Parts: sequence; C-alpha cells; structure tokens
Amino acid sequence: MAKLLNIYSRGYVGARNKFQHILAVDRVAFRVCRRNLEGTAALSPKLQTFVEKNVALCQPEKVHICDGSEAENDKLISVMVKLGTLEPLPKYKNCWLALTDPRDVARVESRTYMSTDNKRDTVPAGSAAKNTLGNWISPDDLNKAVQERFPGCMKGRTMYVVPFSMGPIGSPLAKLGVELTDSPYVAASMRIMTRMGAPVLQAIQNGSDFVKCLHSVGRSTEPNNPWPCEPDRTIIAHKAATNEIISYGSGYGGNSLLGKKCLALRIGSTIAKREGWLAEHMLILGITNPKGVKKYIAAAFPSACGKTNLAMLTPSLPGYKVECVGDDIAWMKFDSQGRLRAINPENGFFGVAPGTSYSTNPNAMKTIFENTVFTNVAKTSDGGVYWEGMEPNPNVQVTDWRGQPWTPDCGRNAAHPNSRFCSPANQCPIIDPAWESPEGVPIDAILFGGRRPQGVPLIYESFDWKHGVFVGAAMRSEATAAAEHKGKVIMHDPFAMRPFFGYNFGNYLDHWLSLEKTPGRKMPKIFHVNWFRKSDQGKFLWPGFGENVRVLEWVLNRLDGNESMAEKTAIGYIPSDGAINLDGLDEPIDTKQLFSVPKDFWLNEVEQIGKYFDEQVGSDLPNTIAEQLHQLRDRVNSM
Ligand code: GTP
Ligand code: SPV
Ligand code: MN
Repeated sequence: MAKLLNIYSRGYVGARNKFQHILAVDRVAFRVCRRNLEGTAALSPKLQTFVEKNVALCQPEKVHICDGSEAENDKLISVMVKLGTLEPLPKYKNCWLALTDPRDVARVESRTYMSTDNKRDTVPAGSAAKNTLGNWISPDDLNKAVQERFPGCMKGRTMYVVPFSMGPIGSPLAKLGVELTDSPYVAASMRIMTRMGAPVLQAIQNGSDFVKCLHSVGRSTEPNNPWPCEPDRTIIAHKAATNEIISYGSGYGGNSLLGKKCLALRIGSTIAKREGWLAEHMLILGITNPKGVKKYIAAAFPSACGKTNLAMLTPSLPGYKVECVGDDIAWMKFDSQGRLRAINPENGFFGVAPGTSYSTNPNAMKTIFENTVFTNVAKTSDGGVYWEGMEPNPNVQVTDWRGQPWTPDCGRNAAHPNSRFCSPANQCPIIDPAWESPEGVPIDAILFGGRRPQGVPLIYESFDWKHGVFVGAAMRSEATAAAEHKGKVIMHDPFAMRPFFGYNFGNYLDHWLSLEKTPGRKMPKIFHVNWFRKSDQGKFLWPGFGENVRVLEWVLNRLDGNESMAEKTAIGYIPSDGAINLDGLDEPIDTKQLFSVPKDFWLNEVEQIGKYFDEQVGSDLPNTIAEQLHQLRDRVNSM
C-alpha cells in the first residue's frame, strides 16, 4: 500500500496545484486499494507505471481500482443513476436503461486508426486515393492527437482502473488488458462483457502481461450531461507494436468497451498473425443432429447481419440442438492434433435489440431480462423496454430513445436501429457446456455471409481451402446501422473484418492461406450463406432465424462427405434438388430464385471484386487469391 501511495506523489513536486491534486488522488487510491485489493500485495510495477502516467496526464479527481465485486457494481450503478446516465427498469430484475447523446450511437469507423511506423504495415498497396481497408495514423500524429485531447480530460471525474481478461482466466488462449476509463458505464459494461476484477489484477501481479487501454469520454460542454462525449474530436487508435489502445470522445460500444473490437480483433489479429492463430469476427455454435453427433461451426457475418441470432438459434427441425459458445468474436488456434480450436474471448453479449423477439430469437429473450444494461431502446410506462420487432405491440405508453412519446403510427423509430442489450453470457439458456473450456471447441466448418438482396444463393460451399479464403476475401454486404454508414449500399467487407483488421489485409490473406501448409491439419470446410436474398417484390425469399437450421443440416451432411446432396456451379457447390429439407415450412419457398446463380450478376460481381482488389489491395494481394478470381471469371464466363 505504501508503495502505491508513493507512486502517486513521486515526481510531481514543483507544480504546486498538480501536487495537491495528486495528493487528493492519493487518499482515494489508498482507501480504495485497502478496501478492494485485500490479499494483493500491490499493483505490478508495469501497471503502477501505467496508472501513474495516465493519472498525471488525465488528472482525474479520484482513482478507483475495480475489483469486479457485486458491491462495487451496485455503487457504480447508483453513481450513474444519480448522474442520470442510467435509469432503473423495475419491470425486470437488475436491468437498466442508458440513453446516449444522439451523436454517439455507433462505432465510428472514420475515426478509428491503426498506428504503425510503416504505413504499409496497416494499409495495403492498392491504387485508391482513399483506402478503406486500413486507416493509418503516424505515431507522431497520434502523439499530437493524444496531447491535444487527454491532458486534464478527466478533471472532476473518477478514473476507473478496469483489469479484464479476454477468454477464461488462465486459458492458454486468453489475453489480459487494463482499461483506464472515466466512464462508469464502461466500467459496469466491461464487468458484463469480460472477466473483470481482482483475479485479473492478481494474474498481472503474478507476472502476466496486459494490453494497455486508455479511454476518456472527453470533455462535455454541459456540466451535468449524463452522457458526456466529444463526437467532433473522437479518435480510437491502436498501437499494435506496443499493445496499446487509446480511445477518446465516445462512450458507445466498440468505441469504448476496449476489450471487444479494439483488443479482441484489431490488436488480437496482429498478435494472432505473429503467433500463428486467428482472431475473427465470428460467432461459435455447437450443433447436435438427431443421431446425437455434435459439431462446432464458426461464422463471420458483418455487424448487424445475424451472428447473435444464428449463435442462439432455436431449430425448427425436430431432433436438432444448437448451443451457443459465442456471438461475436472467435479466437482460433490449431492444436497439436491439427484440430482448429476456438474460444469466445468475451463474457457477455452486446447484441442488437431491434428485431429480437420470442419468435425470432427466444433464447436471447430468455437471456436479457436480468442483470442487463440496455442502451438506446425505448421504455414503457410499466418500467420495461420496447423496440421495433419486439412483438406484440405494446399496450402501454412508450417513450422513444430520445425521450419523446411514441406510438406505432408516429413515423419514427422507438428504439435506435443500433440499440443494444448488454447481458452476461452465462444467462443464455443454451450456453454450451464447453463455452469456457480453456482449450476451446473443435471447429469443423466456417461460414461467411452477408446481406445480399440479389444474386447470392442461400448457401454455397467452396471447392477447397484456397477457394474458401477467396470467398472470405470477396465478401460484400449491405451497410447497417452498426457504424456511421448511411443507406443500404452494398459494401465490400472481407471476412466481416473490414473495420477490424489490425494489419495489412494482403498479409492477412497470406496468413489464412498459410494455415493449410502445416501437414496433418484438419482444415474446416468453408461455406457462404445469405439469409437476406429478396424477391422482385422486395420480400425475403427465406424465412431465416430458426429455419436456418435447415441450412446447417446441409452443412453437416456435407461435412460427412455426402456427395449426392451437392451440385457444382461456377461459384461453388450448392444443394442439389431436395437436399435442403423444406418439410413443415409455413410458406412455399421459391427454391429456383433462392438458389439461382445468375450469369450477369456474377459477371458484374467478378468485375467489382477485381476492381476492389486492384484499388484496395494492389500488389499486396497474394497470387493465389488473384488466381482464384481468374478461375471464378473463367467459370462464370463458361456458364
Ligand atoms: P453485431 O452485434 O453488430 O455484430 O450483429 P450480429 O451479426 O450479431 O447481428 P444480429 O444477430 O444481432 O442481427 C441483426 C439484425 O438482423 C437483427 O435485426 C435480426 O433480427 C436480423 N436477422 C438476424 N438473422 C436473420 C435472419 O435469418 N433473417 C432475417 N431476415 N433477419 C435476420
Ligand atoms: C459490431 O458492430 O460488430 C458490434 C457492436 O458487435 S460494437 O461493440 O459496437 O462493435
Ligand atoms: Mn459484431
């Protein structure tokens, strides 16, 4: 304890007011530490230095070292209720509503950067003036940005020191982080989304390294703003070389819960490349067929394209069981037997609320009405929540996410389209028994997918690993509300990782291609799915949700090597006639449209992909991927 006290007063003598300020921090830190860190001798020297340096920079009024306890959480919540950041939802147990500043509602990709010495380590060599596959900031410019923003930014506020683990503590695949934040919302959310608190501090004290995360919501112009933020000066930056994350100006989701996209994907993918594994924007599910055979599948879809829903699927086909390992991120590594093993590094779900209902995702509904923080959903006069698609229409008064009275015919959304629930994963009724297994679950299939209203069949299977990597590289999807993009334009989103690559996408492709070169590995089969194809009348051709098990059944059959169930097309194998079980569906399916591979569409697709590779990847594109594109062009041309 004395050591910690020293830390805070060392080196500040001379600047009198600063010194007084540090003394104030001292007293609090001392008190907090004695209460919260019983049994822990002290912070590790590295952590001590990290905290000390950023206390000097940000000048918080207090420092609170989080232990992750329930008592601490209760305090955080009461602080937020007092500030007006949270309000209780008495209809449910321990549930809370946060309404953000309407300018701070989603990830801001345009202000999210990787900082590397060489630009090329982040940005591929494409010819485009604006590269969309890597947003680079020089270390000098980042330093400047930090100096322009952080000094004194936490004045009058508490700095929470949030120690967290991505992955079960002690798993060989897990990584630790410490987030310094001035947002109690972030501290409380990190407690749900990660393993947070004293055991992590202990692991760090015992010598484990950690990723350094610094977060501030910024300075608010209004003194008592319940959701302080600085949208005009928001920046989210990553220094992969030193495992550092710096985020300023936003309190929302992936911008501020730094274990998620920042650590588990951007920093994670960089570490994974170095260490020979994969950090991916993927759900993980276990599926057991009626014979009792269980397989695990990972699936990468862009943000708001169906990962949480597939991960928690309630099968409509009798005899099938789906269990959830994770809904957003997978860390995967080949084991000594050559099996690809995956862990979910997260501890909770930060899921899209709109569209979630007892008919679409009953398992989510059974997960989220306890111990949950809702953000930007509407509230009801009986102390509950509401959002588009929740069903049935509420028969009580609704107040929208902006605080205005709302009725179904008022022409506005009740909930923000990117409103979310933040719930503990272990509350999911179908959480997989192995979801915290330190060695991870064995992956047999990888699905890529996106929102493709036209031209892309319900499912197709790649010919082999190389073709599968190409399919991931060529992914496109309609933009959603998860980031700042406007409208429904079809965007390229390779591997559903475009906003999350931690390093040059060309090198990422090399890494994926290299994985099959180690002898003795059982490579997963790679598929592409599309739940979102529409008829000429603009109606979904496939019912989706629980009915998607019919597609998973075909995947399982193909994993078993069932040849008669597939038909070769220019783009891959598609289900042969009758190979997808359509028994018992409410409405007839136009299978002809659903599975068609229109030549014109695919000629254009090939052209768009080629253009994208030239403009965005250039000479960093592996030859193998360029060859795959040529082969696809040839196959489509000879259709
Ligand atoms: P992130 O958390 O942003 O990464 O999103 P996600 O990929 O987990 O997407 P999620 O499962 O939350 O789904 C996003 C939206 O797509 C919701 O509104 C869902 O209701 C809708 N959706 C999911 N699955 C299907 C499906 O099979 N068919 C249709 N039509 N809509 C779906
Ligand atoms: C996504 O956008 O893919 C999310 C939500 O999962 S966020 O945490 O905001 O990144
Ligand atoms: Mn996501």
